[in-house]
Amino acid sequence: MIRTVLCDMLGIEHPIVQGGMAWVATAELVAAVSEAGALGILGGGNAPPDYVRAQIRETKRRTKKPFGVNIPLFSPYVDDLVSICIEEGVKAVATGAGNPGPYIPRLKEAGIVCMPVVASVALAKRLERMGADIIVAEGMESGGHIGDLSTMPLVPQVVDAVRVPVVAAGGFADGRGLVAALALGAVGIQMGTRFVCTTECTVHENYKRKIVEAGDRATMTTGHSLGHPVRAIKNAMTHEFQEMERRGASEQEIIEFGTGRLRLAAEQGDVVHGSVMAGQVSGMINDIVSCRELVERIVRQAEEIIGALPAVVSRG
Ligand code: TUI
Repeated sequence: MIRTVLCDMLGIEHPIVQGGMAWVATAELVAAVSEAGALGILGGGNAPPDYVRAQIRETKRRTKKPFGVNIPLFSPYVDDLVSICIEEGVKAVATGAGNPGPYIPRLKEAGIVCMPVVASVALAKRLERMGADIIVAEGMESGGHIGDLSTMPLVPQVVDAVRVPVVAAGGFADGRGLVAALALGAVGIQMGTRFVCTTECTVHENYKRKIVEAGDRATMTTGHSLGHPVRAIKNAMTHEFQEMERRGASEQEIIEFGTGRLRLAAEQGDVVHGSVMAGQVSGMINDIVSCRELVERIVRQAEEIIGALPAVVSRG
């Protein structure tokens, strides 16, 4: 058993959170993660409010355990999604890709655990002041939209800057990572890419296969020219995107090119023209297992490592 304050705050058994990935983290995955004793988080993406409400209800039908909803701040429906999370009584709301400060009071009043994802110390401090309960510090090893710091320097700096518990994200896929995160002062880990490669994840099989087949250098980032870098597995789409940025294509042209690409890969399985967002851990993911097996495996490995550490450090 590895229990931290995160388990008490979220009502979960293991200090593991599943990243709320748009078009990927659907009710089936979220319920399976929560049933496994971790925290499942629905990916709100830019989906319409009715769809998100239906996903919340489907998750509730599948599990009585706590789960969360991720609201990306670029969604045109942020206000409605906040209302829906309150009406439906979800346990936690995670946010990404922006500053959720203005929404925190409403969520807190409703008793929802606020766990914004940040990529910098400055935003972590600001959100702690605004009432965030947990800070998720996400390094640029992650898939999807990223900041510019790596997990190793980001997490301890955020831990030192805030008093609220910190969850480490970006670069985690196994028990070694969980132990490392705890050593950095985090109270748990968030994993996205690793949970994509589970039997319960409803993403297209091509997407999962692309991750399983990926090597250590399989991902790249695009979108720097827009100020919104995104990490995805290299393919014809990412190379064309890079080429457009190199030749200085207009912002509008690039946005038009990129729109809808994640959904294309996740739902249609077009892993050539779609955006297969995934983290650098893709190279260490070699199988597709159930969420329960995955969570148990990670916890077991972390326990073994912690148990073996005294012997490791006493050799001399
Ligand atoms: O949000 C994420 N990752 C995401 S969102 C996403 S959906 C998407 N779909 C199509 C194209 C692009 C994205 C895919 N992946 N992670 C959390 C995260 N938040 N990472 C970095 C940040 C972040 C960055 C800047 C948070 C706050 C921030 O602050 C800016 C500000 O307003 O202060």
